[in-house]
Amino acid sequence: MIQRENISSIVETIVNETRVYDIHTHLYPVEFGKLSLWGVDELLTYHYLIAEAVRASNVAYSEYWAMSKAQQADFIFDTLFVNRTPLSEATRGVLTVFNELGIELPAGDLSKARKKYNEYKQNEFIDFVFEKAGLRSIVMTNDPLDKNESSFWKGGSNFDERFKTSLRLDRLLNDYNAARYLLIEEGYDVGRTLNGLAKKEIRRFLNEKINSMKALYLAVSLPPTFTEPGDDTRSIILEDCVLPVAFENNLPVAMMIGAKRRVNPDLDLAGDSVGKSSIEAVEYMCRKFYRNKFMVTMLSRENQHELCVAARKFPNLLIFGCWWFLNTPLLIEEMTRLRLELLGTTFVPQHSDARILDQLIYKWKHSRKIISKVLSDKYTDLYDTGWYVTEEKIKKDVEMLFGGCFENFLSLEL
Ligand code: FIX
Ligand code: ZN
Repeated sequence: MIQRENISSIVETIVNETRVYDIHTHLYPVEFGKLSLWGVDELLTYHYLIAEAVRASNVAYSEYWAMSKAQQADFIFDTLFVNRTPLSEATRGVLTVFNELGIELPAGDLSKARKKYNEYKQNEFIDFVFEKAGLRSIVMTNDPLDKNESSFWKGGSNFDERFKTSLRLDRLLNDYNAARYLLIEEGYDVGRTLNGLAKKEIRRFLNEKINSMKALYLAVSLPPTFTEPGDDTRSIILEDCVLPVAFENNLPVAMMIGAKRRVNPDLDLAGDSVGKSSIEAVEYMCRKFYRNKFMVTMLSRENQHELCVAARKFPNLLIFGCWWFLNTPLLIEEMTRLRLELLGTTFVPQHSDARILDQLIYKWKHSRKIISKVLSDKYTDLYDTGWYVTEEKIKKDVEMLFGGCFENFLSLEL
């Protein structure tokens, strides 16, 4: 039996030693060439940091974008780390990465960090990061209509097996007017109107891409205004093409709801924001399409409680991650407590959303610390009722949270 005072150290060890399946990232393996981002300049020019640095410095947008990548990195470092204290979660993340790499920074310049990175070849760095972050697999975000990516897929799908695929549908569902031309270019007969033939062709496109890319799930990010049932192009394609194909292939559809794009277009990716969304849309989808599987994350804090409640009602709904602006210690802790208290271990507490390989180190280190704290509190509460958990049980719970739930959901047949 584990003694009350030993619970937290045992939980911490188990949480730190359990390999995690990171179910949503924007990372690529080395075989994807320039799309596979890593290193000091990429790390410092992460869009979370661009927003913070522009805000803190008042630099003109055009001046920032005119700089080379290395200059932007230096500028962000000076603004947020040298001239100010790096208290935000995104700045702290950079320091965690440097610390884990053994880079000392107090001198206030990046040359030591750049020198240290030069010791690594990209392949070795990926292995190093997977070890440090305790990862077993990660899922990429793969939009088959993205020209930057499609050329890499033409060479086949032989790449680092730790990188899994998800089929991203943002262009298809959020910008069909543009997607239509891309589909036509690829040989799909989608014509001018979204008629029976066009829908059939979209389904053919989805089936072909699922097979060639070996997608684990289909995914889309949606605006706060997303409503279902609806009669717009998105709803039609979702209901008549995406859901039937997802069902036939037994794949979940991930809906990431609440991203308000380009609130400040001058900031590019860093200019996206958040809005409260309709839980009724999620409830409707899960109820009406009860033989489809949905993975859902919502971006606003205000949606989290009702999303947990929805998940209690629908076994075909798997909620996941503390997405983007929710990926801060305060909100990760709040959401993890809420989810454990309402759902037990039937959810995915976190994904990294990393865009730069190095970020896996900090995103998982920071989240593991919080998850282990929340779990320790919960096991201690159980202890006080006279229910004593064993190490095996704790391991099993953590394995469920760190990938088991996701894998079970993938194989679930409805
Ligand atoms: O839509 C998404 O997958 C978002 O996560 C991204 O678009 C966003 O820019 C991001 O990096 C958030 O962490
Ligand atoms: Zn993302």
